[in-house]
Amino acid sequence: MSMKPLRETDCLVLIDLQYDFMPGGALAVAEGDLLVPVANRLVERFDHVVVTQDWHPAGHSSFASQHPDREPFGTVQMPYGPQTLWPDHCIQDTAGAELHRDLALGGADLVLRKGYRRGIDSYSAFMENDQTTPTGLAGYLRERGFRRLFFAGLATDFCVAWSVLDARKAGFEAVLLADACRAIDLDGSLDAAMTAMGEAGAGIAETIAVLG
Ligand code: VGL
Ligand code: ZN
Repeated sequence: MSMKPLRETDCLVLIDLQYDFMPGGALAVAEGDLLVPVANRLVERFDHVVVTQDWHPAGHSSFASQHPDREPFGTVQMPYGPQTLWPDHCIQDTAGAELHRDLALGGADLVLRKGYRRGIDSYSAFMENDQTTPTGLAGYLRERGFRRLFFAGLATDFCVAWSVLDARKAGFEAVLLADACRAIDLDGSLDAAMTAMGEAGAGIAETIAVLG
């Protein structure tokens, strides 16, 4: 693939590179730690970087522990629709919620926390899982004049994919940096996410396309 020249209106969005999603974490994603050096190279390359942080209160409604007789990775019906249940993870002010310490995020413009309402999960950086409560990120990015967003991080099939899809709905160009993401892959969720992102008009690229 040919090199993508970057523009002033491009922004890198790094999703949830936190300890609980790293090997050994509460909701570990295989090889998640391999993304840290990749993310650092991307941060060096982009003039503008936004980072997200999954940030749940203890007892969050997406935790299986809050639903009697339910197991992690099952599904429960919430007022806003079906919700996958997760192990307790990324609890506010715990070590597991911290961004990986080897990330060189000094140049990041914004750290956006999400998932802080007890009763609503928020995979997407733009919209909570009820699909109606905005995080404010679209307004922030629009006001700053960004047009094209590049996505990397965890997990490809949940927080990254939902963010890419919402970016498209909000009118941004979106490019998934596929090798700079890793998936949870629950019941075909990775295939479904890749198809949905393609159908939504997102670009799928390798980091080499921007890093050269
Ligand atoms: C995520 C499940 C629950 C993610 C966050 O970052 O993909 N997945 N919370
Ligand atoms: Zn979460």
